[in-house]
Amino acid sequence: MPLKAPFRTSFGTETTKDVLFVKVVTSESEGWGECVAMSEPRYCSEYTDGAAEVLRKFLIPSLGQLTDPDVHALSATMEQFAGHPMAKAALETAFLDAELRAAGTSMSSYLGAVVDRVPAGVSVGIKNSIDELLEEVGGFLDAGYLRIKLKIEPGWDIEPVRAVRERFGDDVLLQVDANTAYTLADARHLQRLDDFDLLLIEQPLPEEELRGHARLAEMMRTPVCLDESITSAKVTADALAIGACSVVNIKPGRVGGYLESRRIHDVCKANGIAVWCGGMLETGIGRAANVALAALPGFVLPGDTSASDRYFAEDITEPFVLDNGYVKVPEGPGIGVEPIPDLLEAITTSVEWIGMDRL
Ligand code: OSB
Ligand code: MG
Repeated sequence: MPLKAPFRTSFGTETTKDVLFVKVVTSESEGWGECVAMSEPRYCSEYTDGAAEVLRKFLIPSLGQLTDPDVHALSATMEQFAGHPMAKAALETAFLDAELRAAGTSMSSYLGAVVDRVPAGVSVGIKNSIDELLEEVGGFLDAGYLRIKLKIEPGWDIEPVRAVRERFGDDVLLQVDANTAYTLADARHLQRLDDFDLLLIEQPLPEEELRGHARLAEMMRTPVCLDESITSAKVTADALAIGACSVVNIKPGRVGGYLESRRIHDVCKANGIAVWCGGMLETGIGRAANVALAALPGFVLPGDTSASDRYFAEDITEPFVLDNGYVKVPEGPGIGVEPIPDLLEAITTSVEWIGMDRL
């Protein structure tokens, strides 16, 4: 799917979104899941074509080993394969969606949602100039977004943050995301961000540097939030135990699905740690499930749960829209939305059907 505008981060520039959906068809219902892997392995090791291969070769066939398939059994059987959380999350979500649709239960009530709308933040890419950045941020604030996240990297950090604060004032909820672009040797430089009253700095250091983040967190007043490092509830518990972060970004794809996402939410909530829902430029399919998750009680910060038109001129589901800075949590069974057939067909480049007769 074409993006409305290029999206640049410290790891690369996206101009289109390579979308992979999993559709589960059972005798009772159908379900959809969106794989959030990107077309190239830059944010993490997974990528769209690789995820498709793991799904067709290992994950989907593993369903055949289940005598009484349900989402928990599926999740457990996929554990025999290492890694590939984004591929696993897509299959698990499609399966859960089918199961919930058959039961007439919404994803939000299944997960334990406590609100019917969630505050929307927006992630703003690296720009060619401060003027361009201010224009884009101004547009998002005018649209009603309740929180701005600026992508940063060495050479694009202090000045853009200063410019946004100067232009739009101290009341704007503002945070930054480095996508692992710094090292601990940059600590003194990053301390300069402390002047700007940011909500948090997201993933300044590489994924595996939990102790580095703990050290940096001691050196900065700005709260450290982890994204790439948070790969499971177990890792989350370790990160919290050593003080590697005081805020957590939960992305279901990165952690293997919504069941593990809920466990991470629970670990953080029990520890008094704020969480928020990250995003991966999802279409309405992935967005619907994220918005349901973001309605849980521990999600006390606005997420990257933007409206559909943040990235897409036309979504493939009913679009998610901003209403006074909030996005509505879908109410229907399962994830509550489905692809609109004509729109889905228009973007489809290939379809594979893998029959599992015994389901
Ligand atoms: O680090 O949160 C990130 C997009 C792709 C990969 C990683 C990240 C992002 C975003 C955008 O920041 C989130 C969104 O708006 O969907
Ligand atoms: Mg991030």
